Amino acid sequence: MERVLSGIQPTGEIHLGNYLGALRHWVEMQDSFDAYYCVVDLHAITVPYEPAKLADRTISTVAQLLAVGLDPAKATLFVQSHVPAHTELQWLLNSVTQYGELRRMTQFKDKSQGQDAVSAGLFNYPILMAADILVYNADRVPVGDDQRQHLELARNIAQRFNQRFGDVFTVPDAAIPGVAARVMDLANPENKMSKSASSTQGIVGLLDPPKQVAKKIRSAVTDSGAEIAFDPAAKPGISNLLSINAAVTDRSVDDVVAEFDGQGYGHLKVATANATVAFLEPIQARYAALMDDPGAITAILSTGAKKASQQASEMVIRAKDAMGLLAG
Ligand code: ATP
Ligand code: LTN
Repeated sequence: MERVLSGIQPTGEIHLGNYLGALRHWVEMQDSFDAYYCVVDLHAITVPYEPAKLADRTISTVAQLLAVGLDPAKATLFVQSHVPAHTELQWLLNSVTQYGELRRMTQFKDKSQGQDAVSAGLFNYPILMAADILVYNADRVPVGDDQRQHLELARNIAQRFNQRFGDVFTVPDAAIPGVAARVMDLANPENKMSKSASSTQGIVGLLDPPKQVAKKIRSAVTDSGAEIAFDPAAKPGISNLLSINAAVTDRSVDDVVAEFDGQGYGHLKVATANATVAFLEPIQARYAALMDDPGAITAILSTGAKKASQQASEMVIRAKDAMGLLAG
């Protein structure tokens, strides 16, 4: 069975972009792959954050993953910092990654821009991500479009390691969806919807109250003109609403365009708002039930970390051996 791995940061409330670009595919893939999914808390500490909130955010993130349909009986769910092999492999991979490669990463450029104190962790972030993937020999990595460049780097690191030290790592393939790989901020459709955006006005959180969800979608910034057409470059606002509508109603974008053809933007907004509220309702109910029993969540994570650690520590031994380090 092929293996799949992916991660999400506990940096805030999960939003529609995360769900449509990544999580919905995590759920689909848990049926046909040997699936490993982690909450990447060590990535979340590379930018300023509130230590007192991180542990709770990690639990809440896991509850949201379960609420959208991840099943611990099918997928191994764990917290990145519970499996030390990730950081151990990262150190080894530091030596096969070039400074110039990291400097070219657009996420680093975006997240460091305008900050006076940029951590070395933010710079090294993509190497830890490569380690997350390679330490399980993952074949496929379901992510949104913004992670394309990081995945390419992980592939280059694996190939370089294999050339220099012998065949140790599987070279992973990105699995980037054809629809909604880049959900845009509703209030600012030039930017991607992001957990750490300065304003939440254009971000639909999975746990937002229904009224707020409807309001955010109804007030989405749309483009000039009046035609309903899917054209992300020329019509980013309308195309974003069409993608969201298609995803939450489980239809193709073409079907949605056909339904709203000839109607005004207002119509599409109201229909998308209603469909999204209906889609989120059962997720929110499951989340509330799961948060009533945080002990059950920590138990799932503890089982997940044990299984993940077994796999991952074997790979670290193989990598160290290939690199010529003295066996302990
Ligand atoms: P942050 O703003 O803190 O960087 P984020 O919202 O980008 O967070 P991540 O935890 O970094 O979220 O990403 C989790 C997954 O969601 C990744 O696979 C990422 O590619 C995907 N993703 C994030 N934002 C979007 C988006 N707007 N559209 C589609 N996929 C997205
Ligand atoms: N960088 C990713 C999160 C992430 C990840 C991973 C995704 C960390 N490790 C391993 C896939 C595989 C992001 O979404 N910002």
